[in-house]
Amino acid sequence: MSKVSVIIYITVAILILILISNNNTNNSSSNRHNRRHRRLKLRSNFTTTTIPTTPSDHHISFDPLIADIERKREDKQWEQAHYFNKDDHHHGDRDHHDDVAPGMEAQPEWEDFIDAEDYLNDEHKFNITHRLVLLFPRIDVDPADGFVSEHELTQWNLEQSQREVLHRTQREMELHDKNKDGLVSFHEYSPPSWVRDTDNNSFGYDMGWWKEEHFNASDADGDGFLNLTEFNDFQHPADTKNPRLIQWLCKEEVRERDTDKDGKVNFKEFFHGLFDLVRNYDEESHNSSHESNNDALESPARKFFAELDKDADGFLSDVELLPIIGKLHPSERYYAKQQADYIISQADTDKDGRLSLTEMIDSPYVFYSAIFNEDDEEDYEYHDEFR
Ligand SMILES: *[C@@H]1O[C@H](CO)[C@@H](O)[C@H](O)[C@H]1NC(C)=O
Ligand SMILES: *[C@@H]1O[C@H](CO)[C@@H](O)[C@H](O)[C@H]1NC(C)=O
Ligand SMILES: *[C@@H]1O[C@H](CO)[C@@H](O)[C@H](O)[C@H]1NC(C)=O
Ligand SMILES: *[C@@H]1O[C@H](CO)[C@@H](O)[C@H](O)[C@H]1NC(C)=O
Ligand SMILES: *[C@@H]1O[C@H](CO)[C@@H](O)[C@H](O)[C@H]1NC(C)=O
Ligand SMILES: *[C@@H]1O[C@H](CO)[C@@H](O)[C@H](O)[C@H]1NC(C)=O
Ligand SMILES: [Ca+2]
Ligand SMILES: [Ca+2]
Repeated sequence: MSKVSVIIYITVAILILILISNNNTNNSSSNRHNRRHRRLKLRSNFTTTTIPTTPSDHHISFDPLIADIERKREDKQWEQAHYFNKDDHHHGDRDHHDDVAPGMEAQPEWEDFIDAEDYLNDEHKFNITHRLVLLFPRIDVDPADGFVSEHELTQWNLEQSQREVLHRTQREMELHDKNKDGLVSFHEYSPPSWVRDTDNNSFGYDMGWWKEEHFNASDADGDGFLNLTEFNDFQHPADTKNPRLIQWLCKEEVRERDTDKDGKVNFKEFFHGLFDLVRNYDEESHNSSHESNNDALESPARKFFAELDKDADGFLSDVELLPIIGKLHPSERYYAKQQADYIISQADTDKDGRLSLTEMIDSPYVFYSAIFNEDDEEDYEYHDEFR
């Protein structure tokens, strides 16, 4: 008995020592960066269903290493949601159940990521300065002149987000590709349960996202199957280069806005909805001082409507929406640029419009905490796209 209690005492003493010494090192290093007390936090949430028009998350991980930790964490949640959830019989029984380690084997790995934040906030394990030194030359490439421009940072963000998007598509595809041939047929594709479980009139089904027309438009080579590229377009039509899919998106927009169901968008339908979206896009949504004075806006709206209404019949058709469809459904590049602008506005201390390595090192939390720390509420609020 006394042996045991001695061991317990020693253990507790050691733990206290460790705690004290950790606090000390944290305190001594906190003077170097004025905002050192902020903790890095991984995004804790992710959505199991991807709604193509309103992707719920446009935070882009600046650092691929963090994206990797987040991805692994997400994949675990994904597996649990789709393979361990006994309620989810929607996708039928698949041999896939055998591939994913059932229960026992998945658990220890999951434990690794519970402590991810401790890992990130331990300066000896995750050295932000060192990461920035390492990443800088990978961003400063066009040209490699010792400065990161807005263009370079946008490109970097875009690459990070595209990798993430493709990964999610791949995972989503696994769910649908029942015969594992790397292709999804319309037959194999079944809408997510939240779409099927809602009645036909509500958001989702009625919008046509999951319908055959959408599928066909995404099938660029028309072979009746979607490969990874086509399936990615299917899920993210705003980023596609496929003209048929863009055309479909325009048609869908008309269908969605056409409240009086005459097949076209009249001025009223345009003014209450579309015009605001275009305006927000053009203002880069940084100006939150939106005048709510409708009268002041009606005249510019009418002028703009007339410009779009090429055949001057008083209605906008799907073809006439083509010039603004990119503003109604902003692409990944748009969000990548928005984030680059935000980062530069925060970290460009000498205001020359570009970042030096020193500027980056001096504002580490713009690159890390601003994106990951959910307590950091103040200036990260430009996500106006949620309607
Ligand atoms: C994640 O999101 C869901 C719904 O979107 C919410 O109910 C849940 O509380 C969120 N979890 C966390 C940890 O934020
Ligand atoms: C972090 O990395 C920088 C640059 O590589 C180095 O000078 C510094 O000593 C490192 N800090 C710690 C705590 O390892
Ligand atoms: C929705 O409509 C389809 C036919 O268009 C029908 O087969 C299905 O049962 C309907 N679902 C609900 C929930 O009403
Ligand atoms: C989609 O394409 C298939 C042939 O590839 C065709 O049979 C089907 O009618 C098309 N559906 C729609 C809604 O266009
Ligand atoms: C998918 O098919 C398209 C043609 O429709 C092709 O351009 C693309 O490279 C293919 N993608 C993959 C991943 O095979
Ligand atoms: C925001 O609005 C002010 C005046 O209302 C204007 O001077 C400024 O240029 C606008 N900024 C952006 C980014 O549109
Ligand atoms: Ca450069
Ligand atoms: Ca600068």
